Amino acid sequence: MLLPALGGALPDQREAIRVGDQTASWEQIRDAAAGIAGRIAGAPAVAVHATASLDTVVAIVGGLMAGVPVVPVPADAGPVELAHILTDSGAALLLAQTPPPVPLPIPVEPVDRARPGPSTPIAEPPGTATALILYTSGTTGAPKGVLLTRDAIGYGLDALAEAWAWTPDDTLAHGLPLYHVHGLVLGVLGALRVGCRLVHTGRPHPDRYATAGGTLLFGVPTVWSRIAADPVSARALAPARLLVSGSAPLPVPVFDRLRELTGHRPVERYGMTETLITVSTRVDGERRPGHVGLPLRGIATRLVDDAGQPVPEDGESIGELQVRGPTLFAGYLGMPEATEASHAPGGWFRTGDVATVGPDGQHRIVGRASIDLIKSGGYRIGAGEVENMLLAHPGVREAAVVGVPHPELGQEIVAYVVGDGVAAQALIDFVAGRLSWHKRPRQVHLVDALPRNAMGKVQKRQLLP
Ligand code: MLC
Ligand code: AMP
Repeated sequence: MLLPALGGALPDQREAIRVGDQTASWEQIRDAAAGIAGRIAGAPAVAVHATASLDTVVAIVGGLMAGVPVVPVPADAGPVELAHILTDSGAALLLAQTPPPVPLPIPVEPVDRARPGPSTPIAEPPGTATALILYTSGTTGAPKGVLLTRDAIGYGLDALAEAWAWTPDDTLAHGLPLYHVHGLVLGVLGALRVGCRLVHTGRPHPDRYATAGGTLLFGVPTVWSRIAADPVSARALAPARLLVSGSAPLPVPVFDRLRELTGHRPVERYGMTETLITVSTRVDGERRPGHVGLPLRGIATRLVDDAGQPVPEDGESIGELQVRGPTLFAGYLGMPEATEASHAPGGWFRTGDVATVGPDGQHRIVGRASIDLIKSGGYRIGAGEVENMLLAHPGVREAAVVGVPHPELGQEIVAYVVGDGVAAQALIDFVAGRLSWHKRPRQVHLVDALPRNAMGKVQKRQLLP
């Protein structure tokens, strides 16, 4: 069973899940989700407008119960991003409490939590069924749909529970978005698989983490960096059991400051939408700043050079990290060529991350091979998608987008634009209003020309400080 907490096998808790100021027991989640499952059964896929709410939890669980692939849609997706996800995924219906105020290509329905479930119990779908279709950015073009099976999710969560000694006695707390691996798969489905209480803080503000009563806390490095800069909130985390950071590199000074203020060495773990979490430090293992630990149970990793040859695991030599194991995705939706190109022979997934591995097996993520994949605030953003959106503005002739190092966000999206009398702020608003809020450039530099080589190719590295 993918989500045992809903199967009646565990003692029910009146406040099993809290999202913002709403609470529900597992039984309430299960009954409401069964109503949704009955409504959508047989659909090819269902999209869920994934705001931070109990409705989102119920709608997603309802899809999982029905065995209908669930497509969580970023809560702040603009019309262009929304139209792409809703059309590309083949979703028959968008479940949304407050529909996005733009024309939509498919019907919208509210999440009716009072709807009764079917009279006959719903059978558990097979493990090979697609559970989630998560949209994620590549270097160019529109986001791709990543197909994740129930088995991959179940296996990945069990391996994490083992590495972190995550049990029903924990209270998981976080305030991450409910449409990515971190906040949704680990942060909601993880609690429902392990059977622990979940407190979602609505927004990931330090003071809300401080008062959530979590024994296990999840955050992206930007959140930990804000907590480390707020000593009162940080000190309130001292009674917790485990602070977990992931989705982007945790800067060593933030690790050190958290240790000083909370008494905890954070656990770091590494993963991707396509692979789920593959490498992590363990509750009973070494937690070395700047390192993400060892492969999880059942996962194999290797380092290769540009020719695909092995790179020595000496802690210094760098190579592309490739991973293999039961948590890998089943492919990009409708893109067999992209799926094939993302794998090396033997079932190895090319992560595109550059890493070192020490003789003791400790992994260190050094960076990304491509300058065109940006991580800002833990969000993965393709430079090409933002460039295409800028080029859709009538006042833009050329655009180049880069991720510039930023002390809190990791990287900040910066655009260089050759334009015809267009203002920088107008371009920021143009992107923010059509894609997601977090995909907007934080700075736009209007320039006379982009740096190009003799072949005419833009030299993006020259745009970095
Ligand atoms: C936010 N604001 C908005 C807005 N969203 N205003 C208008 N429209 C919107 N859509 C406002 C806020 O109210 C706030 O104002 C201000 O903008 C700053 O908001 P913020 O959310 O703090 O912004 P920012 O600093 O950009 O965000 C930092 C962050 C966010 C950490 C909260 O980046 C975040 O949630 N990141 C998580 C990404 C994530 O989950 N990644 C996982 C990928 S899975 P005011 O006035 O309130 O200050 C993965 C696999 C793995 O990577 O390994 O885990
Ligand atoms: P996403 O598909 O949004 O999950 O982003 C995956 C990418 O996030 C990876 O390819 C890495 O570049 C980055 N990432 C995730 N976790 C870590 C980590 N702990 N340290 C460094 N980078 C990370």
